[in-house]
Amino acid sequence: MDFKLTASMMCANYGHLANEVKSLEEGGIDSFHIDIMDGRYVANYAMSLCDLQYIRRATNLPLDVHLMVEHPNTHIDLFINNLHKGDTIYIHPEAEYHPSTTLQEIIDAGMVPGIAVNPGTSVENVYMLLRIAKRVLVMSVNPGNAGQMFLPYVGEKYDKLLALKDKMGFEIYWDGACGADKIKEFAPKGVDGFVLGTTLLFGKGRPYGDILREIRALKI
Ligand code: S6P
Ligand code: MG
Repeated sequence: MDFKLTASMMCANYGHLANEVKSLEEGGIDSFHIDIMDGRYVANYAMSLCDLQYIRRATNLPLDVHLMVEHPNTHIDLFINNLHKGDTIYIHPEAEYHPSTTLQEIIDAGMVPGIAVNPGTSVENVYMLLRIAKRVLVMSVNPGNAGQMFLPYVGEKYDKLLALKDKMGFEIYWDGACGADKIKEFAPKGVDGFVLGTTLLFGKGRPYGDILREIRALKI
């Protein structure tokens, strides 16, 4: 079963950021998930452009940038200019007047266009954007913080998106409260990737490589 694992770097130890990136890379992580917040779209700040720039220089693995900011189009060049072709940028459609314009700019820059879908946002609400986006980040917690409880009503949304993904040509990523039970249930259904935070990867006092190996060895 092929699925991707990406590390939520807002959960990393910033006292040792260089080691964190290296240990995750050596441990077999597939990409780095970068949560950027503006204190307005969500009531938190998390990571900033400096963190993104540092991690972009520290690794050659892909970066998945999750923009939890109002009107991302206003600042999209800041992100595009600091990323590599093939990196992913997710925007929240509710945060933008014209999300299709912003997604097109991401495509034109050679990056993967993504949308992040909040727990309270329906598939119907973002249906047309599914024709443009290549990745859909399904929020299983409300955006803004790590370490929250899984919201069970989101399960139905995964099923709806799974039924559309091949026809409409997008991948599905899980973001929020991702435990081994969720990977076991949803990887076989076709969820392509999982964002790992405090639930499964960070703050466990165990080598990242051991945890990542255990996840990839799950019987699914
Ligand atoms: C939340 C953010 C996420 C979290 C991640 C944390 O706004 O988009 O990427 O950082 O989900 O994982 P966990 O396991 O602590 O919920
Ligand atoms: Mg995120």
